[in-house]
Amino acid sequence: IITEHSIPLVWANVVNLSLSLSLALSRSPSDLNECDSSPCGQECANIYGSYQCYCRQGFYLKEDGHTCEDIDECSQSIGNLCVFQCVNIPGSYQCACPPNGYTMSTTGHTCRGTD
Ligand SMILES: [Ca+2]
Repeated sequence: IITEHSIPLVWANVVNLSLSLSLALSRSPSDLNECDSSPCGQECANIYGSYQCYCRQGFYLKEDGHTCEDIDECSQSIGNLCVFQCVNIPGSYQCACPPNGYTMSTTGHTCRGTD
């Protein structure tokens, strides 16, 4: 039974509910950009409620989820692209040729005799 006193009480509750709801909603869009504090070794992507670190080409993300480590291409199959020698460098790798009588081909992977 709705008495004449219960009606304002119900409305007060509705107002209270909508107030707390709008407070919760006003908080959620202001997602904290964790990337502002540079938590990642290289690149950072702010995602809703969190962030994700990622690494530039030639690097991989370590188990800690933050540190980027150089990929040693020479210890992997990609290093086999070098016909003579593979030299690992940060973020990449280079092929090398025997020091005397050879030059690197334009592909950067094979050696050409210069005699
Ligand atoms: Ca490398």
